Amino acid sequence: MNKILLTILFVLIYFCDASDVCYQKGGNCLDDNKRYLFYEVNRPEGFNLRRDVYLRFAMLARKMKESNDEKLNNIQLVLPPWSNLVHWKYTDKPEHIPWGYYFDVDSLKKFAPVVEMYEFFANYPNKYSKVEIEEVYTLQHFEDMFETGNFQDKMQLDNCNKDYHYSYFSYKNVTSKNTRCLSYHGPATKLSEIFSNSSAKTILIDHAEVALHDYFGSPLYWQARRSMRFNKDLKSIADEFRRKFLHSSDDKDGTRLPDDWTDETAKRSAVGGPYVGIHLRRKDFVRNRAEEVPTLMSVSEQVKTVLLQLNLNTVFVATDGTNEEYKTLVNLLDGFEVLRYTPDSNTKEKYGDGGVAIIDQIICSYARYFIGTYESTFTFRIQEEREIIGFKTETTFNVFCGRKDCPKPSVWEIVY
Ligand code: GFB
Repeated sequence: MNKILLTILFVLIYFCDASDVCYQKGGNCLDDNKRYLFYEVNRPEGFNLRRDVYLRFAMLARKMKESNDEKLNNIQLVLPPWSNLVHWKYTDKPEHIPWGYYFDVDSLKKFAPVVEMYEFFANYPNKYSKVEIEEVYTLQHFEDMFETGNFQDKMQLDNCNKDYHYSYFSYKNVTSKNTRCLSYHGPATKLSEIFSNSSAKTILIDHAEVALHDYFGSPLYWQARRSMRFNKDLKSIADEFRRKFLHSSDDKDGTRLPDDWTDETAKRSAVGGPYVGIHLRRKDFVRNRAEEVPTLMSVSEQVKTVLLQLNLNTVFVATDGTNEEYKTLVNLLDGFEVLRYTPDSNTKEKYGDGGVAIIDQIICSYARYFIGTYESTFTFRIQEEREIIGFKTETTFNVFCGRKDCPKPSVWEIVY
């Protein structure tokens, strides 16, 4: 009899709606002192634009945390898992990849009060618990902004310009009954006004990419950026590849950084490993940006010129191109050593496409000279990394000449 009662009790607890359990606890599952800021990015956006959107929200969360206002300074920024990115295959991976797979979350925490989504879920009884976000604001651009030329910071609740989806982070159990569209122009830090005017504990900003940087290129921006250290395991895999195949190590190449990013200081003395790193963005860039994307023949000629100038023999290739494209480039660079990183099955299975992309980025970041792809955010993040490591700008801000012209990349120098 007792056994039957116990089983019924377990089944009840297991399937019980979280909100019921939470209501019994006084209305909410969440710690009374904390408020949570969630953000979501337009679905087609790639990994490296998303990294930039994070910086905007990290600065918002930090500003709120530093405020004297008690409605703001208990904020927790919830890191949106890397779910269903259009460029990645998720065959071997769970659908929701936590930030810790790619970044050193302790480092992030030294800049802004962040928590992983799974840490937030730990407030709830089980993984099926219903999580109702109290207020959702979907950002959209003011429709008439370009016609009127009025670019003043402003926000206004509005009709939605189009139909937006209402499932968040690809979780079926994360919902909201209170979703509104907010026409918005201004920096992400302005969104703190929403928290000032509301008492909701959970607020989600959807289409977060609409909010801009306010401190782009400032010391604060660079602090946030420097706090985005990669997962240590990915860094070791990249270091191992550099050591084994590229004769490159931090001590030899003058590229060692302090263990803690807050101890970093300004320097321009990095030499880099004895290879040229290139980021060759292909796929949709070849189709949609024909004028800016060079032919492989032209790429090989541009790389040869730099190798000869620097008296180097080795080139590391990071690319999303096909195997055929890579083989063509290897043939065109006959006489030089051409290498790329290919993950072993463990690394591929554990870290997926995102991990491989980061390893490629790290290896390019430590090269003596880097050439990237014009207007690729993948290239931008490598350039920033090299600014942090302390290379001379002329070894970093180079992009391949296109078919029609040679675009000049913007130079964003690090400041401390
Ligand atoms: O990071 P990402 O958005 O930069 O590139 P762009 C998208 C994905 O392509 C990355 C893969 O997350 C990687 O999975 N990828 C690109 C690479 N280059 C490499 C590489 O060298 N090595 C490896 N391993 N992977 C944006 C797109 O791409 O460009 C947008 O996200 C749009 O959808 C826009 O197409 C024009 O800024 O280059």
